[in-house]
Amino acid sequence: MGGDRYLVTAALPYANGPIHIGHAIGCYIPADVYTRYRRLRGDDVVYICGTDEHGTPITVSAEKEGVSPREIVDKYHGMHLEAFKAAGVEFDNFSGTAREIHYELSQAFFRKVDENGYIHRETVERPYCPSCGRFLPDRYVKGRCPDCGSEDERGDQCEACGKQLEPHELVDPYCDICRETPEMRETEHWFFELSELSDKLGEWLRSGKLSSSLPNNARNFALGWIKEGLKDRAITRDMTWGIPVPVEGADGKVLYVWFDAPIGYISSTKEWSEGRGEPGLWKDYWLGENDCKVVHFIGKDNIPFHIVIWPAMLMAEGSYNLPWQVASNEFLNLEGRKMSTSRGWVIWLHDILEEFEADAVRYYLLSIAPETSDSDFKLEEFQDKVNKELIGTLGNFINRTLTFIKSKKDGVVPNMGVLEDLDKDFMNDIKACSKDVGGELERFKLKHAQDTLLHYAQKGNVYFQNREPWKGENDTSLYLCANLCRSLAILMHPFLPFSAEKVWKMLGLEGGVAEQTWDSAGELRLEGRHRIGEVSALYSKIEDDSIAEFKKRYLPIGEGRGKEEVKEMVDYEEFNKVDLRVATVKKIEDHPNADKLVLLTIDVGSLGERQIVAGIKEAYKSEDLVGRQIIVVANLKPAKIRGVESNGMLLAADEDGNPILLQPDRKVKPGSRIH
Ligand code: B3M
Ligand code: ZN
Repeated sequence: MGGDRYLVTAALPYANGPIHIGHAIGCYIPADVYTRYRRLRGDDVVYICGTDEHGTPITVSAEKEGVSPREIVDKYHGMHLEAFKAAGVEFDNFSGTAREIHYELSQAFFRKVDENGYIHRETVERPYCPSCGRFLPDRYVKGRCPDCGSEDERGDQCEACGKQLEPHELVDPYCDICRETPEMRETEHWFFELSELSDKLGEWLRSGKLSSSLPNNARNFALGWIKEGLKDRAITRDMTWGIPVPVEGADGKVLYVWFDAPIGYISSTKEWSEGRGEPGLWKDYWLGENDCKVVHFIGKDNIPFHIVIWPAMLMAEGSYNLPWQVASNEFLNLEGRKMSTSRGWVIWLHDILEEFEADAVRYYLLSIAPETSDSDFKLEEFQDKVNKELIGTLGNFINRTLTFIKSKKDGVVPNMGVLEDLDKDFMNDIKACSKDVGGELERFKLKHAQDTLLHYAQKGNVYFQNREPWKGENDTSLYLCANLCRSLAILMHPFLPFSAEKVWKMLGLEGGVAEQTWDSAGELRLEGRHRIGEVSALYSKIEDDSIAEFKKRYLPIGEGRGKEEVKEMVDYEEFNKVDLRVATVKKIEDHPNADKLVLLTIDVGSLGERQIVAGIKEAYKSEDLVGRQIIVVANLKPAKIRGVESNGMLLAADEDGNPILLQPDRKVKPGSRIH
């Protein structure tokens, strides 16, 4: 094995918000693990990503934040890069789809598909908002899903059933900006003839050209969709932000974001090779007969595009390699509930990395990776698993062995002596570990692979315990344990890159752990008389306080109680303890540590002025708030919200997660009580 060529990609994240832990384990960390593993196997691997900078996700966010799409895109591109770096996710190139190189390639791609006869133009009816004066592409329009009936779904995809939608297919649509009912107006669009590619796609999916580890759900989903009948799809939109459609008569139209985004995998590879001063190098990965395996890591909601539409686009274009593997994870919940950015029920990758070690975060996320079904991130479980498994098992074995050699053997690994049965068995374990862990990785079972790694560390603990080297002459066991430490360091590298490097240094070995080979982890390369380096604790324990503090700082107060939960009955006296008052908003400022929160200075009449923290930034503009009257709970115990004290809470109706402020019917004296 080794010497094969791989092009690994992770879904291009929309540059309209930060990366959360669900995204991180959805594809970025898994692709990083896989890339690091393949490199240790001696394969030639390039790991490509970049921000997805077009489409209505970007323009809607820009409109809401009152800035240009370009500003939004630049801001989040930088944020993503930093968060990934802190997480140890190392791309070879992290591009962006609003770059020149990507425009050129996407337009050329479009033209080629057109020349090959897979594009036609057609006049169609699309929703148009008369009060906003524009067509409502994708996320500008909401309504009922025609398939599953879920309400308030967006015009591009139903979140409830996963169905791909087009804006005109929604039932009872409304404009998401002004809530007006749109009318249908004629407009011309360019269509990709997906229907023509049904047979070819079916053949490809059934052929041996895909990885044998292609998840069954992906293959079956695709075959099911083909059977249902693939429809031609509009690949242009009436918008200005995006890549101009490169044909006559297409003024005011841009390519649909999902048409240009996957082409970003290729343009980012091109950018990478230009950056290395070898402008033709990208071709080794994208052109030519199957000598490069293209591996896409994505989240579950991106499956339809990667297993059907993107391969069909590639077939229609005709020059590039098709995917070999589409690895996708299911969703990650948070403390038993779906993550929701609008409710603040989310943990951002940069926040958790601010408080905890990257390898601890990677370890826990990989240990609960939603590979076959949705899984749940729980902060207490994070603490528990890191303390018991990562530190208690893996860290313990390594630290115990190396500390012992340091203090009792002067830091020198003893020579191997006579092997007893117990030692022989253990030696065989060392020889088997790289194959075992590697086997799981070959099958894209990352979580199992990491579990297997831990299993070997545990074997080390048991062996050390049984051999009792502290009782006297037992040098062989120390020799073997030191060798397992070396093996583990190599096997750790894909999962836990920071601590793997630390172990390597502690062992006093030359070079970096990334320069080693996977197979060598199954050999006893550490010889007797080798002097180890400085030894220190690998990880720091997660204390109860840090978890409590983290929750307080980063999770919204009062959330975490399920919506459906039956509320407790309260008696009148208890209710009467709540002091509700009218207050007038005096000033509004951004929260220094949170994107969604604002600081309101309010006048509560006889109770004076005070500051409260509120999660209404996305729903209200500041100029609409100053001078306005709101209702607040005035006797709530002060609480720190993301590091800023809040002295009260405002009341708002919760309409599908959007806050709608309560206010008195007419202006009243601030401080007036509410009974
Ligand atoms: N930006 C969707 C997402 O972030 C989209 C992925 C594009 S991959 C070509 O969920
Ligand atoms: Zn409108």
